[in-house]
Formats: sequence, C-alpha cells, structure tokens
Amino acid sequence: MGAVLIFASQFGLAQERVPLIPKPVKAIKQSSVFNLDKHTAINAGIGNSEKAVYYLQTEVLKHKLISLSISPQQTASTIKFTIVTNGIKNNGYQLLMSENLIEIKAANEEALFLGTVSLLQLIRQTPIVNQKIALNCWNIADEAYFGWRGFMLDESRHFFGKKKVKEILDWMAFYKLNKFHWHLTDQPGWRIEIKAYPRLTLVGGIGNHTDPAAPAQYYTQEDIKEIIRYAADRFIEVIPEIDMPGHATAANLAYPEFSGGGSPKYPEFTFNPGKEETYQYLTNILKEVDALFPSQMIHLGADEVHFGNQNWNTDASVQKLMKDKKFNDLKEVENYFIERMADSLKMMNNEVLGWDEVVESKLSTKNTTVFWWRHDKPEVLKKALEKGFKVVLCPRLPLYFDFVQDSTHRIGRKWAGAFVPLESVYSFPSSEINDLPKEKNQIRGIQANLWTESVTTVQQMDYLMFPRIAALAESAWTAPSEKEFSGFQQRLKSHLKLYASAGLYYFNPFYPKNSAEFLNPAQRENQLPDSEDLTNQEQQKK
Ligand code: TNX
Repeated sequence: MGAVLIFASQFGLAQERVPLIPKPVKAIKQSSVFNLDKHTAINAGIGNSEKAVYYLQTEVLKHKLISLSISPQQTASTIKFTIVTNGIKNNGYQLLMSENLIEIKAANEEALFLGTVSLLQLIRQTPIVNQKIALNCWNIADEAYFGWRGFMLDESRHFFGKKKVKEILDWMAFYKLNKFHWHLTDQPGWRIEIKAYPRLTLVGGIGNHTDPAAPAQYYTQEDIKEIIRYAADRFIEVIPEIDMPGHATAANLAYPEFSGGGSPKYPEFTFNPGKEETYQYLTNILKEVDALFPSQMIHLGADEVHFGNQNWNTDASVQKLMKDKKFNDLKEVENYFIERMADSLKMMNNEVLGWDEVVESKLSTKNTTVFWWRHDKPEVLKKALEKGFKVVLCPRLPLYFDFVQDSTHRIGRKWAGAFVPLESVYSFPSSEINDLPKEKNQIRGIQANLWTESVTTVQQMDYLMFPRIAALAESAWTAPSEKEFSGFQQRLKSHLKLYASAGLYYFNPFYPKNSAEFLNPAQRENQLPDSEDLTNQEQQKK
C-alpha cells in the first residue's frame, strides 16, 4: 500500500504542468522549494548577462517589491547566470532550480534573457507570503521552434502612443515574442517624423480612421529611438513598415507632387511610379528610416495596390513609363516600382520585407521575406516557397487579431462572418502548412497582425490581444507535436489573473463557466460602443 502511494505521488509530480506559456520543451518538477526574498543574491559573469540580470531586478521590484542585489559570492540563496560554450543550442536555455540555487545557463545573452523570462513567469505566479516567494523548483530545458515570433501593430488607423507600445513590448517579452512590426504609415495618418520632409507628420499626421480632422499624432525620431531601446532591452527587434506604392494617402496629402492618384473609392491612394522624383523622395525617406532602426530590415508594404491605382491608366508619366518599358498592365508597373525600391534598400544593406503581393515580382529571393496574409490564397504561399523566398506566416485566419473572436462578440472587425477564436490561433500552423515542401528555415516564423480600423480605444485593443497573444506565443515557440489545447487552457487560467491585476480589459474565454474567479468582461463589454462593422474591401471588389 505504502509503495503504491509513493509511486502514485511520484507519478503525480511528473504529471504536474509547469505553469509556463509558451510550454517549454522539457520541465521536470523537483521536490524542493527555493525561497526568494530580499537576501537572494544574483551571481553573474561580467560582460555577458547585464541586460538579463537588470531585467530580472527591475521586474521583481516592479511586480513583487523585492529588490535583489548583485553579488560575486554564491550565498545560501543565489540566482546564477552562466554563459556556456557547449551543450546548449544557440536559442536554447536551461533553468535549473534547487533549494539554494537557481541557475540559468545559455550560449548567449539573448537566450539567458529567455531563461530569465521563464523564471519571472514562475515568480509572478507565486504569491508573496511573509515577504518570501516560495518557488516550486523545476528543471527546465528549452528552445524556440520558430525564430520569428512576431506581432504587428497598425498605428496609422488609430494612434496609441508610447505608453501603450511599451506595455505591448512588456507583454511580448513576457511571452518570448521577439519581432515588433510597426505599421507606421497608411491612408489615415503618417506617424513617423522624417526630417527631410516635415509635412509628412505635420500634415500627414492629422486625422485617423474615425476622425479625419483629429490633431496630428506621430512619433518624433527621439520617440522612435526610445521605443527601439526599450524593445532592445527585452531582446525584441523593431521592424518599421513604410507602405508603398499603395496605402499612401496621408503622405500624398502632405506632398501631392509625388501622388500617383487613386480610384473613386480610394482617392490619392498611390505614389507615382512614373516619376523619377518619386524614387528619390522615397529613397530619402527610407535612408532616414534605415538610420533610425538597427534591424537592417524595412517592410515596404506593397499590398492591395489595385484598390487605388486606376488613375495610373490615364496619368501621363505612368503611361510613358509603360510605353518605354513595354509594360502590358498595371501589375508590371507595380512590380517595377517595388523592384526599384528594393534596389534602394539593397544599397542600404537592408533586407526587403513585403506583403505576399510581391511574390509576382522579380525581387531577389535571397534578400526578401514575404509575409503571407491571404489565407484564402494558399497557392501564393506555395509559390513563394517554390521560388525560394523566405516567408513569415501571418494569414488573416487565424492571425489577424482585429477580427472578432466569436459570433457573440461586439469588439473587432466583422469580416464576412469569419471569426478568430483562441483555439484557432493555438492550432496554427496546421499540418498542411507544416508539410509544404520547403528548404529548412525558409519559413522564418509566424506573426499576428493587429490592424486598427475597428480599434479606437486601448480597452478594445486589450480585448482583442488578450489572451490570443498567449496562444500566438505557444504556436510560435512550442513544437506542433508538443502542443495541446486543454493543457494550455489550464496554464492560461493563472495568466488571466495577471491580466486582471495589470488592469487589462482582456477577454475571459472561461466565462461564464468560471465567472466567479475573474472579472466579468462580458458585462463590461456591453458598456463599450460597438465597433464599426467594416465591410470586406476585397469582397466588394469582386
Ligand atoms: C488588409 S493585410 C490589409 C490592411 C487592413 C486589414 C484589415 C494587408 C496587407 N492589408 O490594410 O487594415 O486587411 O483587416
């Protein structure tokens, strides 16, 4: 009987779920407890772990009001950071916990940071009692499945500002997401200061999707640098998007001399591909962008040009270009434009990123990453892979976080009756996508995109992001064979409590089943205005 009990309890321990999102490769529960308090010392090698150590100190102080000091000595309660030269893969880490010592080991500082994030998740989910946090010990060995774990925010349609962006970066770090794609220009507003062309923000920054007369809102170059630094402290790379040749309305209001006109529904939508001056103008803009962003990648957009390029059919300079180059249709003009701009980026030693419309062009596959967004066009993804492009997967279904989550929700974009429930984000990518023929590493990773036509308040943003961002993180980090939705849901429960204490207006997927446990978002939601019922532009076109 005794033996059975012992066996059962050991089995019970092994079965216990480590409360981490994303789920690590391996986690074995230990029987010991590590008490973290103000006497706990941080032991770190010099010159290789400062950022991770500093992050641990500031986060523990912020969330638990405990200040940890660095000490060269190992004490009876130590957290030790070690860079190891062999045995751990580049993007992997080990987190080894025992009664007196927590060790984080990795091959580089970025991976040490990822191990620190895991430790912080354990710390934040453990209550503080008598000024001590009694951490259950785990031995964890972990590594990322995808290298690109991205989130895109559109701040042209609505502008949210530095405070909210920093908050997003905090949560991205919490979930080991590492690429912040910043959509800074589009029809309603141009949001990045360009010194050579001040009217881009002074005029182009005026208005947003709901109010064309809203006072100018934009990021100065100092603001941009501040955000980049904040992200870099969390090992997040910031990638700017300057959308062209379509979605250029705001820029064209500021500098009409470079406008290529639009269509009745999308006036002044494009830059003019027929004028040589346009290429100089946009190259000058990209040079400033390149100097600001250390990522050495710029996203050129290149999406949905056909929405508003009707004017090209009659514009004298575009017509001349078509005649000179013997172009047969406007798609060839579009390809020519994007190839010219890619040449400019190449001179700046930048990688070219673009939405999946660029698959048709002759861009160098070596230097270009295609963002596959049209989930209803799997053939475009296949073609991108066949041609040899690198790809980031961000299909509308299920990775557009502006889409409503189910039929009863009022917040989000209501798009042709399609929803993006939590489970669909969790189940991405499907085996059909995983099994597509490709070279190793051709798929760089996955990304969720938050377009903000329907997002006017931070509450609406929270509701659309949380907890779908947690599902995104696990889809990006954890190998598909290791994912399991019911386990994820269990681990998610205590994360919802963190959302609540952070004051987020999150969606509770367990409501009403567990409503007593959490705040009641369904009721709160009724107090918010309905978001706009956006029509599907593409559908209308057909
Ligand atoms: C499509 S995705 C767009 C965006 C819209 C979004 C709304 C893409 C490359 N273009 O301009 O904001 O749908 O869901």
